[in-house]
Order: sequence, then structure tokens, then C-alpha cells
Amino acid sequence: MAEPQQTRRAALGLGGNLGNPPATMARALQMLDGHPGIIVHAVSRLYRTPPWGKTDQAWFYNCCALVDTVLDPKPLLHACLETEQNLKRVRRERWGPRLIDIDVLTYASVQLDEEGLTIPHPHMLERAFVLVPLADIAGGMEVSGRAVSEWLAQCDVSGIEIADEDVEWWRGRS
Ligand code: PH2
Ligand code: MG
Ligand code: MG
Repeated sequence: MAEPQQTRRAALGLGGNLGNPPATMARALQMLDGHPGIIVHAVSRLYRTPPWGKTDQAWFYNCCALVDTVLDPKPLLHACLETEQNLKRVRRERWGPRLIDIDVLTYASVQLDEEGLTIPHPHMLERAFVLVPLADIAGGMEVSGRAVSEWLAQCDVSGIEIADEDVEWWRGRS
């Protein structure tokens, strides 16, 4: 008989600033939840966030999710990228360009630095648009030696707004 597969908890960051990001992000979370190896355990509130890095672009919507998964880190990343691609393809064909970004932020207590995948996500601890939603669902989680809420306390959160405070915002939306 096959070994029972171990479930690990991972944190994902989702964002977008083109088209209808809340609908696209909701669809992405539904698709991930529908993956045979992934269960969405918790989703943060939905936020509007000023663009970070390249600032002359539209504001983003951002959220974070905790997932339970039997997938190893690389296959989990591939499931995220596949979800992005499915959504982009559908959107491009039917309603013009839409963008979504799904990043693997953490995976159990794994530290990994491979081509195309670094865990914890290398910029997550400097980015309020990651830490604010992540603190909703995993404020006590240790990342690089400190709790998410401690990293957040050091971070500039100016401009960030709650767009939907119902943590079920992603269910039943298309
Ligand atoms: N993603 C980026 C670059 N800048 N800024 C915000 N507010 N939210 C994002 O998701 C974001 C960003 C590249 O992944
Ligand atoms: Mg990103
Ligand atoms: Mg990405």
C-alpha cells in the first residue's frame, strides 16, 4: 500500500492591478481549492494597496491564503503558475488582458533557494502588501526568526485599505 501523503501548510500571496482583480483572485483561489493536492485553509481580507517598486502603475488588490497541500514546493509553485496561466488565457480570449500574480511565500518551515523558487519569498518581509494580509491569517507564524506581526510592525503600511473585510469574499464569485 502507498505511504499516506504528508500534508504541509504553505502561505500564498495573490495580487493584481488589471481588469477585475477581485474576481480574478477569487477565481484563482477557487481553482487552487479545486486542485486535488491543495485545500485552501484560510484567506485574508481583501486589500487595496499602493504599487510597490514601480510606482507609476495602477493600485493593486492583494490578499494572502494559507493552503494545506500534499505537493512539494516545486509542484505547488507549478500549480500556482498554471492557475495564473489559465486565468490569463481565459481573460485574454474573452475580455482582453487581465493579470494575476500568485507567489509561494512560505512552505512549512522550509528554506529553499533554487532556480525559480526561493522560500521564504525573498521580498515578503519588506512588503506591506504581503505582511498586512498575511498577518490576518498567520500573525504568529515565524519567518526568518520573527513573527509576521513583528515584521509588520516595522513596515510602512501607509495607503493600504481594506477592500473587503469578509474573509469569505472569494467564495462564490466568478
Ligand atoms: N506586485 C509586484 C510589484 N508591486 N505592489 C503591490 N502593491 N502589490 C503587488 O502585488 C505588487 C506590487 C510584483 O509582483
Ligand atoms: Mg509577486
Ligand atoms: Mg510571481
